[in-house]
Amino acid sequence: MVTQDELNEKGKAAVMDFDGDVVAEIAEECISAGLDPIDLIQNGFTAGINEVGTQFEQGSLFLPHIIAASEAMSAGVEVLTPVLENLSAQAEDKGTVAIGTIEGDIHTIGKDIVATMLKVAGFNVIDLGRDVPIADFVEVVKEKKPAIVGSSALMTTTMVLQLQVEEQLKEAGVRDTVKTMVGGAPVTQDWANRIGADIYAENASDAVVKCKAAFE
Ligand code: B12
Repeated sequence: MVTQDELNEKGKAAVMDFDGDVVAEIAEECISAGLDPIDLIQNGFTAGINEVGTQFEQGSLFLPHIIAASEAMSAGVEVLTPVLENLSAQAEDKGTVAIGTIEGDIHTIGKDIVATMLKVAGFNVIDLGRDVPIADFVEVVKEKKPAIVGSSALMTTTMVLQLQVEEQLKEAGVRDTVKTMVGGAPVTQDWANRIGADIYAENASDAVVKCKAAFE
């Protein structure tokens, strides 16, 4: 019987091989072996895509490789999503979180994982999608009154727009009605402090812990 660590290693390798069919098979294996899908996503698939990202930075891989790796990862996440949704149906209702990838930024994988994990934990998640105009973050706060509004930024060039979310929420007079949350690879606790965001989370599990704490 395969262990979680072995499966995670296989998942990481398959994403690094850009092999969506194998990634999907590993996801199936996770379900049939009764192993943890969240562990596989975080410590298997994500570890693989991060390694591809590092090799891209070093110049040994190129953009088509990143696209292929992210498609391979998505094939696995797709298989696991119904299982995760089942878990979320069993969780008690915890409140509403709106989340989106910020204007100018089309990176969705991390934001999607955070959204899924929040759903699994029982939050009602409004997913605004990617390349979300700042005005839409403000609009959703006014219209849907979530307790938390989160933005994801994967680039240093788009991260700066998280400050505009803070400012435009203030201008619209609704900053005090909501907690703001920021995340994404270049985002840090220091950045959150500098722009006045209420919550910074490093990864999806951390986001769940901090959102739960914010509701207590
Ligand atoms: C996959 C990827 C892509 C894919 C995205 C596919 C998709 N559907 O998302 C594609 C190929 C489309 C892509 C495109 C581009 N990319 Co790209 N991409 C990456 C890569 C390799 C991995 C990102 C990823 O998915 N990681 C895996 C996930 C699980 O991790 P994560 O996103 O960090 O999310 C976790 C945490 O950060 C956190 N989190 C994330 N969001 C949020 C939100 C909240 C609220 C919270 C609390 C937490 C949280 O939780 C998540 C789960 O644990 C990174 C490299 C890297 N090291 O980040 C480059 C990277 C981000 N890309 C980069 C670039 C430059 C680009 C392009 C401009 C390339 C180009 N020349 O066209 C375009 C961007 C176009 C645009 N306008 O956005 C650069 C950014 C550099 C910078 N300026 O900062 C990076 C860093 C690569 C590099 N070193 O050059 N990319």
